[in-house]
Parts: sequence; structure tokens; C-alpha cells
Amino acid sequence: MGQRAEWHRGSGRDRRAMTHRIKPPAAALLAAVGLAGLTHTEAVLTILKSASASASAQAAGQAVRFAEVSKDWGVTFQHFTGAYGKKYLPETMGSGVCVLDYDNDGRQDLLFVNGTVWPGREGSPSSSLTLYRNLGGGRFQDVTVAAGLVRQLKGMGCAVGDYDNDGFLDIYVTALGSNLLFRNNGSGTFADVTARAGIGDRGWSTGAAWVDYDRDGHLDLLVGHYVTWTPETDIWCTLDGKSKSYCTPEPYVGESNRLFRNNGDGTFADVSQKAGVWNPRGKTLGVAVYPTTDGWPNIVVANDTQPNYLYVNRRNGTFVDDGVQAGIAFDENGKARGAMGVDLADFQNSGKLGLVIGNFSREMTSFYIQEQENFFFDWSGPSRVGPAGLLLVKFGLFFFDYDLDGLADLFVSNGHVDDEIQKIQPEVSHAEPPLLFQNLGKEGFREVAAQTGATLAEKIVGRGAAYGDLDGDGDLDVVVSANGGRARVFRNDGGNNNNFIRLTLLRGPKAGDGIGARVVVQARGSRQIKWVKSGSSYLSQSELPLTFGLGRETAPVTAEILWPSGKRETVSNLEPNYNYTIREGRGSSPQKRAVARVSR
Ligand SMILES: [Ca+2]
Ligand SMILES: [Ca+2]
Ligand SMILES: [Ca+2]
Ligand SMILES: [Ca+2]
Repeated sequence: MGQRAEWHRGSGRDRRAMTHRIKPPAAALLAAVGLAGLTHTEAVLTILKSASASASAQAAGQAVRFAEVSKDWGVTFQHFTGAYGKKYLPETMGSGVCVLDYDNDGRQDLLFVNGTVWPGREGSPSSSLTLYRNLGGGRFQDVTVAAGLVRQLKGMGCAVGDYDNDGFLDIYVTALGSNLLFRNNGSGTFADVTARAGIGDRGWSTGAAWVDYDRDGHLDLLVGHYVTWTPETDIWCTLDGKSKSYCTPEPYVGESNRLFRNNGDGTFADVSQKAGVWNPRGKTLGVAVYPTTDGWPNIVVANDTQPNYLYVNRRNGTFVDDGVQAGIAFDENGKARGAMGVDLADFQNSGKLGLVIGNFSREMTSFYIQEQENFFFDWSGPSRVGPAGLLLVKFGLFFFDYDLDGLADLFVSNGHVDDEIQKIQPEVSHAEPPLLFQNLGKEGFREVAAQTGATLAEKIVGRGAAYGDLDGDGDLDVVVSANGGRARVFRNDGGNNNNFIRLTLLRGPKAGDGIGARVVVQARGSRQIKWVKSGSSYLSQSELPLTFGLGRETAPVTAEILWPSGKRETVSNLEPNYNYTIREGRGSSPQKRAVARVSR
């Protein structure tokens, strides 16, 4: 015990000073249990805590099940690739799903992006962007026609935000070809305002995110671009030396991402060059936004076979890519990986963010921890997230606290790009199981998909993935889009055995979103940070309300909000197990709404 006290006196940051104090057998033990990357203080605490943590985490984790309810709930969306044997690259990349409350009834609705036929192949089945209205009670209705969203396009992803500050969420859809901006009329219908807004942005667009990068109160839009591709310039790739396969992006020329500044009058200006995001070498698929402690948004961009970017906001209308210096551009051997989905979260409730990036088969999932504001270190191995699913092609991924114990867990949707991969690589399949990682604290993560019910671990050609409380019972349900297949909705059963609060934040007098708001929830013994964001995952967006798991805590909690305007508000006495709507400037009078069902 004397030795333990001595370790505590040392600075946790001073790794070298601590290293020589550990005795060889202890060092070997740490290495053996995968804790070699931790400081000794962390490691000792981890070992001391691990027995009790595992026991309680296991108890909580086993209580939660995911049941596939797509058909029961009326979500029958089927993704159409348009493939007819040519193995055109765009066919295998789609598509995304967005969880949004488009009619402000407090129920989260679903938007699926679809593909369509290739030119000259008309007459094949029609396919459209599809919107489901959540009617409550586990019923969804396809309202695509009524909403005015019937559109055939080579769709990729979606991003949702209230760009015109009228109190209703608008939709941006990315595609191969022109993208689309749909303004929400507020009456259950949408108007295509792409041309007027000047935001069509041709080329091959992928992940996108609404972000008020200059904090003027108007949401701007970052649009990721992949590679330059047309049927005419399609390149012949092969896995077996005989027949055509889907290419990786390497032989194609990249396209630059674009940043559109919102002029505040329904139009946008392309500021990509001026703002420092122009770079045609990137082959972007994923885009994630996170706020600095003072509320300025930075952006992480996941590039497929090219270095990832960290767009650091210089607070003067420009960004600088600090990806290499920040340690997130390459793997440990200096090689760029096949990066797709991306997300960040304060996963240890330490204020230091975790950054995850889904990578290609035979590449680990990247898991970084923020050491300083713009510097991350690689924790992929010790986290146990990196090595799990090494053979899988990891697309959509996001942090979410599925068991509401206060620690953000991680979901990963997987599926290979080539439908004939198994002929060449028998150990790899086209459809692949999703992964669910339970957060065990400093001990890292544990993969539990199969333990939460048989359906979650079923193989699927997974692409986009998102979460939302779709049945209004307080816990987070999951939706996954499948390339060329039917989407899956998974109902969370038992997550709400723990306590929680859900916060819907609305910025400004009328805005239908709180995008950019950063919230610290103080409960007894924990301090959690979350922020309202567009983008993240792969081609997808999760619901905007923030869900804070509180475990067994039943006492009221306090939320400190930093609004994108720079205003700060503290909202106290938030009773667990309610939905709250908090309007900027009116934090003292949050609207309180009961959840549909709390079973415990
Ligand atoms: Ca709704
Ligand atoms: Ca709007
Ligand atoms: Ca702006
Ligand atoms: Ca739920």
C-alpha cells in the first residue's frame, strides 16, 4: 500500500518518471492485460476497480436487449444500388439514414437516402428518397409522397439542420451528381430550394454536416467529396485477375470538399478556397464536428486511403488542416487507411474526447484520445475496439450510451464493398455483423452485440447508421441502412432501467435546432459533456436531442449550456427520466415532457 501512495504523489502526466518505479513483474502484468499504454496511476486504479466495474457493467449490459422491429414498425425501406454487373464504384457506397423530428411533434422520424438506375437502364424498379413519419407507439408511415420528397438520384447521405432559422428542420441530400436542399415548409411538406440557395454542388458528394463555423447564427454547410468518377471514366479493377471487382479509391483522382457559407437570406456562398478547406487530394467519406471548450467548432474529416484532416477553426472565418500534427492522419506506420465513418465523444467523462474512425478490412478501427486541444494519441489497441472486427469493413459508427450508465458506448455497422469477396478471401464475407462495444471505463470496451440478442449480430451489408429514441421511452434505438438490402431498426429494450435526462436544445428565438450547443451535465459524482451536432457516422445523422445516462442516480441534475452564440446558461433541478426542451435565453423555464414508458 505504501508503494501505491507513492504512485499517487507523482504527476499522472509524467510517464517517464513513473515508469522506473514499477517493478518488472507488475510491468509484465500490465502488458499482459493490455494496460501497457496507461500511466501507472491509471493502471493501478484500473486494476483495483476492474473487478467491481466488470461485475456492475456486466449486470447492466446483460439487462439490455436489441430487438429487430423494422417490419413491425412499418419501416420497409429497401436500398437500390442500380447494379447490373458493371461494378460501378458508386453502387457499393450508399447509403445514409437521418433521424430527425421534421414536424416538431416530439417524435423522431426517419429519412433514408436511396440510389437509382444508371442512365440507359430506365424501366428498372423506381426508387426514391424515403421519409417515414413516426406516429408513436412503434408505428411509422411512409409520407414521402405527401412530403414532396419523391426524387430519384444517385443518393449518398443526408444532413439535417434549420438553415433558415424558421423553427423547422431542413434536409440536405448528397449524391453523385447534383445535391439537393429541401426547405421544410412547416406544414409537413418540403420545397426543393437547391437552385435558389446555390448549393447544388455537383461531383460526388458524401458525408456532410451543418456547422455554424463563423458563429453568426446561420448554419453553414461542409460537404465532403470522394473521387472524380463517371461511367465513362470507370476503371477496371479485379480481385482474381479475371473478372471485374469494385475498385478501391486509389486509382481515382480525389475531389475537394466544399464549405458553403450561409448568407442569411436563403442563399449560400462557396467559401472553400477562402476558408482553407480546398484540397482535391482528400477522398472524403466521413465528417464530424466537435466544439472546443470555448464553443468554436472544429471538424474531423475521414478520408479513404488518404490522410485524415483536422480542420482547426482559426476563429476568423478560416480553417487550417492540422491532421498530421494532431496525430490522426495516418496509422502508426505512417500509412493512410481506408477511413469511412467518424465520431467523437467525451467517452470517459474526463473532458478529453475520444475519436473513432471506421477503416477497411485488415485495418484496425482507429480510436484516439484527445491529449491536448489539437493533439490525439492512438488508443486503438488498449481500447480493445481497434483489433475487434479486424477483417470487417467498418462504415457507420457512433458513440451512444445504450445502457444509460453514463458512459458512452460504441456501435459500428459493417459490410464489405464487393459482393464476391468470399470467392477470393474465404475468411471475409460481403454481409458482416455489426459490432456493439460496451464502455467499461478505463478498462476499455467489450464487444457485446451477440449478447444483446440474436438480431443485432446478424450479418448485413451495413453502411449508414444512426441512433434516436424512436419509441419515446428514453433509451436509444438504432437504425442501420444496408447497401442493396432492407434497412434495420433495432429497439432498445431495458436501456431505460437506468435513469437519464433528454435535452432538446433550441438556439435563437425560433431555430428548430441547437446545433453547436455544448452541454455539461453535473450529477452527483459525474460530469458529462455532449454537444448538438450534424454529421458524424457514415453518410448519416443521429437525432438532435441529447441523452445523458445517469445510472442509478435519482437526484435532480444541473445542465450548463454554452450556446453557439457564446451565451452561457445554467439550468438546474432537472429531474431524471424526463424530456426537456430548453430555449436559448429561457433556460430558467424548460419545457418538461414525460417519456412514453419507463419500465423499472
Ligand atoms: Ca416527428
Ligand atoms: Ca427551416
Ligand atoms: Ca454561419
Ligand atoms: Ca427507445
